Amino acid sequence: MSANKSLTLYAASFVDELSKAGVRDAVISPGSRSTPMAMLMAEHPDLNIHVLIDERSAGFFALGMAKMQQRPVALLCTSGTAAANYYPAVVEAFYSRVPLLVLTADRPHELRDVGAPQAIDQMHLFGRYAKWFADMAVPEHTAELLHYGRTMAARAAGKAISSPSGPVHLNFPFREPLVPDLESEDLWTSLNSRPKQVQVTAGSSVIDLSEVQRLAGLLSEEKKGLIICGELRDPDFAEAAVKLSSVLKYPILADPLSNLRTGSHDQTSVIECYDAFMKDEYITEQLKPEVIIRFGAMPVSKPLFLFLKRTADIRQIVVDGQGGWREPTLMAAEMIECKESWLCRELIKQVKIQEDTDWLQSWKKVNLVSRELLGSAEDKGGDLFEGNVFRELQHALPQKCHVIAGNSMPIRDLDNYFLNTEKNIAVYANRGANGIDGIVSTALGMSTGAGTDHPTFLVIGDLSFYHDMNGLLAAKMHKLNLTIILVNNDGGGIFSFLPQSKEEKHFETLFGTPTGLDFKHAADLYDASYSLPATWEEFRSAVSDAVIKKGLNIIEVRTNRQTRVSIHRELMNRVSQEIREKFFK
Ligand code: TPP
Repeated sequence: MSANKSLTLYAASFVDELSKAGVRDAVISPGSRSTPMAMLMAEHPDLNIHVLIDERSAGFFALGMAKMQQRPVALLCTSGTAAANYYPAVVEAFYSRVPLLVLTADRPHELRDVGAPQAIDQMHLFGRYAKWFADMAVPEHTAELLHYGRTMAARAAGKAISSPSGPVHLNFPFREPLVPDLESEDLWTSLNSRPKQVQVTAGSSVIDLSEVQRLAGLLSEEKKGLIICGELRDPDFAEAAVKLSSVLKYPILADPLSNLRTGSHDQTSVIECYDAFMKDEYITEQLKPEVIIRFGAMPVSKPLFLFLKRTADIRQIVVDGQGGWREPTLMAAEMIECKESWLCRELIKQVKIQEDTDWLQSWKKVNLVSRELLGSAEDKGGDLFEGNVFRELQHALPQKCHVIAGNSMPIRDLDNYFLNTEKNIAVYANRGANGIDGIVSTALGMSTGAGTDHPTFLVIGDLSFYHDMNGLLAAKMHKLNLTIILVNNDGGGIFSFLPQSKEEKHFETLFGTPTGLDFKHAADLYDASYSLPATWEEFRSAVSDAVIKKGLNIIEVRTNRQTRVSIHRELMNRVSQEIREKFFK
């Protein structure tokens, strides 16, 4: 048997078992050492390949795909620094629990650490950010090694989705010749007729019913409770959480990434404006609960976080279906590993149904006042106010769509200004490590799975957009549909909210960092349609046009990072003044 027949069968077995394990997509960057895997992925009848040149963008593109599909996506590159460029996406995938299969090609062992070209130490390249690492065997054509290749594929895919989901890294040493033998007649027929080698079944955590009973007893005794929901991707959760709230009469504080603020479920007890009114400690004190049950990641809101941190006398129960420890307040009294929707449903069966209480009504009234004020923010000094981007966008969005918020101010503006709606809008962000990198690529990766009846929108700041402009190539090369709302305040607007902004001598150079770039040229370079609305009316019409237009649309909204701080702060002050006046005088 020739060397490349062995290579072909080994790589083909691996790729075939990946597909049988449920992997549908592979994101591939060009390179020589990865040739066998790339060609066999391209040949496989059930795998879609997406070729992207820049590995940093490719990593985030795969992350976006895997996040949307909630299944592992394969990522393939050659040896050397190509693999190192995956690092930020792997870190994000680790913290945001996204299943990624990172496959790096490598030199065989005899060419490692001897000055061979494009050879770096790829062992455990991603450190503890890879849930599992294996340095694969060099290909050989023996039955045992073919079984090994298949087993490793199934194991890697299973490992990536097992709790907590995340990235795994397999490193493949390949010897030359690297070109596989695609002419081999029996290759795909024999593979296709073959059943999958290993069925890997991921588990789901539940707790003992006696524990549910104990919790139900505890919650039934407290009239003043809160349900807090952070980012969570369980399709059954929204219904289960609102039902639990309706029996306990506890308000739900819903982070925008919890996806409780959007959709057809009952939203009457969903409180979305807490970030605004909890900035006022006096108001928060009046609304202080006795018990909190928290699901999902820690919400974005800083006032909420600070409140949870300073209130040791509230019993905080944190539920995480994937058994993590997402509890930075250090105040939790209980950490429970249990599938969130399951726990809600079991609790509903066991808790005492509460009468309608003043407690829930107070929260709703305070929220309503805030909602009205936040929805009425005005522009000032001839500039469009950044906070209004989400308000206007929300009105202009179609009934079904996906919205991705960039980090820095977009995610915070989403939290403040994206109010409850019955529209079916799925909301996403990269909140694992909160980087401003890779966001364009993440959104483009997500757009591939969105379907034509669910357009995808990304709201992103100018520095974050600049950071991943290379990512735009995916839209051009693969004819993807994405509308980018580019909020251009010429620099890092977030820093104007921080104490550093008072240090005028250094502020613009070190933090503001205006680039003065004219992004229309980027739109031209990547064949995007481009508009620069001067009013909200023009903005709304640009968004409506984008809903029907195919391809990449960039809608640039020029804003002013100096005035936005004062408009935002004045608005928050008005929220707290009005609530104090109306309810707590
Ligand atoms: N580098 C990475 C990869 N991630 C980060 N979070 C940072 C640096 C620090 N950082 C946080 S926000 C920010 C920077 C540099 C500025 C972002 O500016 P922009 O995207 O324009 O959004 P804006 O603040 O104007 O909303």
